[in-house]
Formats: sequence, structure tokens, C-alpha cells
Amino acid sequence: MSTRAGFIALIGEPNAGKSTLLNRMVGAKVSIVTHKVQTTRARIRGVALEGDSQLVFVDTPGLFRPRRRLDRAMVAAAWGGAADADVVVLLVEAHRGITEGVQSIIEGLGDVTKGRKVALAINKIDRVKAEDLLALTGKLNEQFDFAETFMISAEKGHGVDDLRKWLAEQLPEGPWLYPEDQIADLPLRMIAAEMTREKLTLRLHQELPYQLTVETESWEERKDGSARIDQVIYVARDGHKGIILGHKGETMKAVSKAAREELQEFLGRRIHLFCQVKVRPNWLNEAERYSEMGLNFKDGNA
Ligand SMILES: Nc1nc2c(ncn2[C@@H]2O[C@H](COP(=O)(O)OP(=O)(O)OP(=O)(O)O)[C@@H](O)[C@H]2O)c(=O)[nH]1
Ligand SMILES: [Mg+2]
Repeated sequence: MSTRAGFIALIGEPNAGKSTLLNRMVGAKVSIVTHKVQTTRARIRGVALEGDSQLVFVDTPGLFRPRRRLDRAMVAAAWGGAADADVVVLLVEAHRGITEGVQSIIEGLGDVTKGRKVALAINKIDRVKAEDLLALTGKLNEQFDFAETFMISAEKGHGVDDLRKWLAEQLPEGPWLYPEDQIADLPLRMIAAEMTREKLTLRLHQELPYQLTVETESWEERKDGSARIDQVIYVARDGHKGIILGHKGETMKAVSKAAREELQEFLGRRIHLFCQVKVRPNWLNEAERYSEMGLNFKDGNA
């Protein structure tokens, strides 16, 4: 029996639905999702099986015009994901169509993918009328030589099986890259930090989600089968610390409760989660913060 295996990079503008698609392909929440842009910060792998093929999906940060060091490192990670993959899937939001952002991604695509197959996935088709999709598909295919076009709803699941089947056929023959039952390769302490960051992003407004990072500092196994997890939320300003804690610490309490509940469900065991907010004015320029996020600090150089 010949098996197939390979990497499939999911790229697109922030908010296109890349992480939602990865989670759906894997059948578990491996990558965090919010309604806000720039949620994913690093490359996150999730593994799915289709027949004899092992599909390693690589979720990437959205591609946008970067301003800060962190933004540049994120965008570099996303293009790097596309450059390393066997197949690339470009996600475009059906209701937004060909934005300036999509246009500039398409302009960069040829150089990065160097002839490897790129599929177009028009996502969020649940938000538009079918007749609008045809025109959009036509226009996008005039601009780039996509190997195939799929109309999907990552959230509702439409079209996703067809996409998975097609991708499975495109991967090179070879042995599987992960054990059969493995769905992700992000260390648990990072998954735990991401869950807290998701809950913070959902609750905090404006720029604040982009001005913080979460790290798991310690993970202690307890005799009763539970685990104690200590996390630090780094912010750059005193004022931000106050907002995250909230009146009488209520915001922080709600965030850690939500994160703990999700983590317990994910791990199937009891968790004691403790989050501390620390002010660290220069964290956005510290190499260690980037390696904790899974990013390359030097990628952020201007
Ligand atoms: N209506 C609809 N919403 C969707 C669909 N797929 C994703 N979304 C929503 O779009 C928003 C962004 O989804 P994400 O998966 O976080 O998008 P992303 O591309 O990973 O975003 P970044 O990590 O910021 O680059 C979330 O609110 C999702 O629930 C879809 O098929 N239909
Ligand atoms: Mg994402």
C-alpha cells in the first residue's frame, strides 16, 4: 500500500477563516478563532487523514501590510509557511471579494510558491448569493493560475470534504509524518497560552489584544490527576494592566474561567489556572517573547 503525506499551507488575509478551516479539517480546536483580525500569530500545524493520505495543515497568520516588529514577524511566518508547503490554499472571503489585500497577496504568490499547486478556496459562501460567486471565481482565476477552485464554508462545513479529498490526491507519495492518532504538534503549554489569549481577545477592545502576549510559565502535575498552570500576560503599559484586571479583578476572573473551562474540556482533566498580568514596557522588542510565540525575532527587522 502506498501512502501519501505532506504540508498544506492555509494563507489569506486576516479573518479569512484559515484557523476555522484548520480546526474543521482536524476535527478539533487546535488553533484559536475570533471575529477580530490578526488572531493567529504563528504557524500552527494540525493533522488530518483522508484515505491513505496524511494531510498536515499549516495555519498561518493573516497577510497584511505590517507596521510593527510583531506584524513583520507574523507576515514573514505566513509567507514562510507558503514557501515550505507542498500545496497552498488561498482563502478569500466571498462577501469581501477582491480587496487590496487579496490583490497584493496574489501579486506575491507566484514568487513564493514557485510553480507548486495553489488552490483557491472562496470561504464564507453562507454569506453571499450563489450567483455572485461565479463572477468572483472568474475574476480571481483571471489573475492567477489556480490549480482548482473550491467554494466553502469553513464554519458550516460546506465544500470542505471535496477540498480535503482533492488535497489528499495532490500530496507526494511517502510515509506519514506523524503518528496516526496525533492531531497537533503545538506544545500543550502553548495551546494553553493561546486559549487564554483567545478569551482576552474576545473580551478586550480596540488595540489591546494586539498589545499583549500570554506565556505559560509553569505546569505542575498534581497527585489527584489535575494540573496547576501558571501563566503571565505581558502588557506594555500600566493602564492596560488595569483594563485587563477590570473592576475588582472581574475581567481577569471571567477570562481565566473561560480559558480554564476550555482547557479542561480539551485535556479531559481538571485544571487550576492562575494568570498574572505583568507590565513590561518593551516586550514587543524582546527576542524571548517571539520565541515563546513561535516566531523568529529577526523576521521582525525592518
Ligand atoms: N459566516 C462565516 N463565518 C466564518 C466562516 N469561516 C470563518 N468564519 C468566521 O470568521 C472569523 C475569523 O475566523 P478565523 O478562523 O479566526 O480567521 P483567520 O483567517 O484565522 O484570521 P487570522 O488568524 O486573524 O488571520 C470568525 O468569527 C469565524 O467564525 C464561514 O465559513 N462563514
Ligand atoms: Mg487565524
